[in-house]
Amino acid sequence: PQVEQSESDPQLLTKSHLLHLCETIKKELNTSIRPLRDVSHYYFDGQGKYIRPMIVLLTAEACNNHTSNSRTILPSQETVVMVSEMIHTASLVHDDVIDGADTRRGKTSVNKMFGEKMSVLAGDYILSCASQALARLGNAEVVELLAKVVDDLIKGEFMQLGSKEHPDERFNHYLEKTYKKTASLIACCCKAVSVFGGCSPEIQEIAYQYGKNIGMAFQIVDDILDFISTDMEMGKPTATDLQLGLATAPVLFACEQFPDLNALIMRRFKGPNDVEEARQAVHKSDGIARSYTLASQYAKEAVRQINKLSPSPHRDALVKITQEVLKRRK
Ligand code: 2DE
Ligand code: MG
Ligand code: MG
Ligand code: MG
Ligand code: MG
Repeated sequence: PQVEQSESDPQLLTKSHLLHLCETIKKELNTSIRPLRDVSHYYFDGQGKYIRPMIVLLTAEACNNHTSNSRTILPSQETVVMVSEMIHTASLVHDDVIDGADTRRGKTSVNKMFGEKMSVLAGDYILSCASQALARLGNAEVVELLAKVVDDLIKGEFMQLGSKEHPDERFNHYLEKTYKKTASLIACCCKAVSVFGGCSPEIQEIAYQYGKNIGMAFQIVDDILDFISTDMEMGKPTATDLQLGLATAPVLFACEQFPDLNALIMRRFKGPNDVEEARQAVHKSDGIARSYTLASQYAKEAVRQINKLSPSPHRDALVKITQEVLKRRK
């Protein structure tokens, strides 16, 4: 039977749970060391998109519905939902230090507000609290799964620092980096909730593949928005990837049309006019359109995967989120 549209609205289905998420996380981060508490609480202000916890929560419910042993979310799954946002935020705190960002979600970035030293320690602290909460669940498989996510985040961010790949390997390098810095966290958290739901290996794989593919689509769109959105819309600096020396999908596609871009990519846009030249080339090329096509292919695969689960409002909501990820402007 057709599920009512409003019944499968991702925001409506997760609102009551996500409303308490920041408060729950702040409790987890509670410490008598006041400045540490203030810095680590800073990004848990309710202003995020909370796309990761939303996806992980809906995946848990879609999986539980499937196994029919339990229909409501389990405490262990709630912890994974929380941990997904904590690991993500810890990585953003460090990322803002690395990128020297001035703003995030429309406010002064943590590094500009509290300084780099405190921000590095706060990122470490958030990660440590997330690890403790996860370890308390006593499931070694899930602990290892999420430890691997942190490994991926570090290597993904490291890959951006300055490797010089051969032009033929550039696109694969970009895709691998995208998996590590964004898709791995979503994929593994989706898998973790299916593990806690007592799902079969087949269902676990569907959850993983769904998370991986929507994660890839999400980051490719983020890389597109860096070119076409504004600081105001995004609430964080845009047009920064080129300045940071990063060749993302739009530039890599543009380079196929304008091979002169090769030299700029090789020197990581360090020449006096490189950033502007590359930006204009991207807009003249079909780099943005082809990047959207690439993101839609991942989104389509995400939908194909999740539709293998039995029908439920939560499954339909996961399909809707995939479409929203492609359409998002911030
Ligand atoms: C966001 O990328 C960064 C994601 C991964 C960062 C990983 C780090 C390793 P962006 P925006 C720093 C350490 C991980 C820990 C502590 C868990 O494209 O555009 O720069 O939002 O994101 O700045
Ligand atoms: Mg950044
Ligand atoms: Mg970065
Ligand atoms: Mg970005
Ligand atoms: Mg960025």
